[in-house]
Amino acid sequence: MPNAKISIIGSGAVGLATAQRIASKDIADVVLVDVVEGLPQGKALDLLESGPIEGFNANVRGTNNYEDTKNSDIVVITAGLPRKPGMSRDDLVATNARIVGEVAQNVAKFSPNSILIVVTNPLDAMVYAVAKTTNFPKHRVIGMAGVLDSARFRTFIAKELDVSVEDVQAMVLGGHGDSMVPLPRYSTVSGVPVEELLPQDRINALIERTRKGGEEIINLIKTGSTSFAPASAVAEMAETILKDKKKILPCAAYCGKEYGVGGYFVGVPVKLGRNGVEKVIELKLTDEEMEMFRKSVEHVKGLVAAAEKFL
Ligand code: TXD
Repeated sequence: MPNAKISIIGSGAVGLATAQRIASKDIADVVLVDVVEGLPQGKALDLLESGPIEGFNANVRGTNNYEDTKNSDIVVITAGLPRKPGMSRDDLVATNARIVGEVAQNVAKFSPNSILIVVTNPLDAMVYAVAKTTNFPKHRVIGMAGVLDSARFRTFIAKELDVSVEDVQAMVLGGHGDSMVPLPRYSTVSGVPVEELLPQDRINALIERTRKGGEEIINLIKTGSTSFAPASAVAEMAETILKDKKKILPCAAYCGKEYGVGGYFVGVPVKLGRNGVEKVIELKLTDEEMEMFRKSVEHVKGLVAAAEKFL
């Protein structure tokens, strides 16, 4: 059987790191795309040449032509501008909505049956933009944010308790931004709720750090954005889909009646498999958690309205 094919649109920091994760784990052959001539071709060749040392056989190629993405199983969209220090994710809406709209049209033309993983910020609005432009069934359009936000929360919990990150599970819902909703009630260390292991003020501090996780890194780097952890998150989603693992992961997924969202893409736990989003898992939320979730959804609605003008 031929390898699965994953195209990555945008060969910048996140696109390249994602290509590396996917190739080095032999998850699929990779096609890197960018508007900049030579960039994806050169980076792809460089990555391909690491194969003999790393021990992967996946093919990696770069292109400026969407025809080369034809019949991709998964397309990852990272094209667009990243934040600079002092910018919020929302400041990117106009520029990135135009870019993502154009990218989505090209992707849909050559891979009409693909599953799309959107990464570009402001995430929840860009997922909506891609779904609207492609008109793909909603279960085949998914945003990456929750896996990353949860990984940050998991990292901070593990460091605080000095335990293995592998034992820590965490759940983060809502939009990908300051209004995200980390759920300590559903976050555990080997099955033990963190609320039994840490005092509330420490949990609150870790939640705040998770909310500002991207900003913390951007302020340190100054001239770039985050890439390693986002790439790992995309690779986990892609592998889960291609291997039909049916993992429960927090992703930006379409919610109609679910959680009373009413037709937007927001971060919720979903069952991911070969068909994309196979089920949205509805957690029981307390009144307070529901209120935070609703506020986050309101914020997403505002961003979607802003993005619509550019589609
Ligand atoms: O959790 C998440 N979802 C995120 C999102 C985590 C990290 C980064 N996140 C967002 O991903 C970030 O805010 C940006 O909106 C995107 C991409 O971030 P990255 O750091 O990779 O940006 P770069 O390094 O500037 O790369 C963007 C590339 C660059 O090579 C451009 O030439 C290319 O996108 N680009 C395009 N490619 C194809 N087609 C078009 N139209 C295009 N426009 C720009």
